[in-house]
Amino acid sequence: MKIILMMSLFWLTTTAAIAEVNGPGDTQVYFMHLQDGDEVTSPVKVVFGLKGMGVAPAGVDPTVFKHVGHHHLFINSALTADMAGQVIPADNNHLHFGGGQTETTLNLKAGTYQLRLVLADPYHRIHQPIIASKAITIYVREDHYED
Ligand SMILES: [Cu+2]
Repeated sequence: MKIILMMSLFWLTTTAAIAEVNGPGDTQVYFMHLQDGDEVTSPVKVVFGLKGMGVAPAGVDPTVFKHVGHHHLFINSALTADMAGQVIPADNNHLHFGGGQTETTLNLKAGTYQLRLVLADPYHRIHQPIIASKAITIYVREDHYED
């Protein structure tokens, strides 16, 4: 429990400087149902909201499909200003939804998680300026009803 608390403090401090980054105009990416501080049970359904741009699969020609991107979910992973233009790694902390998906279901063990949505271009590069949601912290409880 102590470790979880220390980790969440670490994420809070490292991401405070970039709490909310929005793209040009009204472009916004956001969690549709989850809110900061929510207590949930696994599996956790996460629905991605996007305003001001379109969703397109990874790999489409960006000269043909303009103002599009695909969603990425950062889990316990910092987003810093110098990541603009960089390719998002693909690992357990950086989930890509290159098929153009707008929702997912996470199987999470009980604990504290920081989640953030980040849009990236068809080549998985973070937009400049960065288009990302606020980071939210969710608390996954044990689901005792399944025991
Ligand atoms: Cu990607």
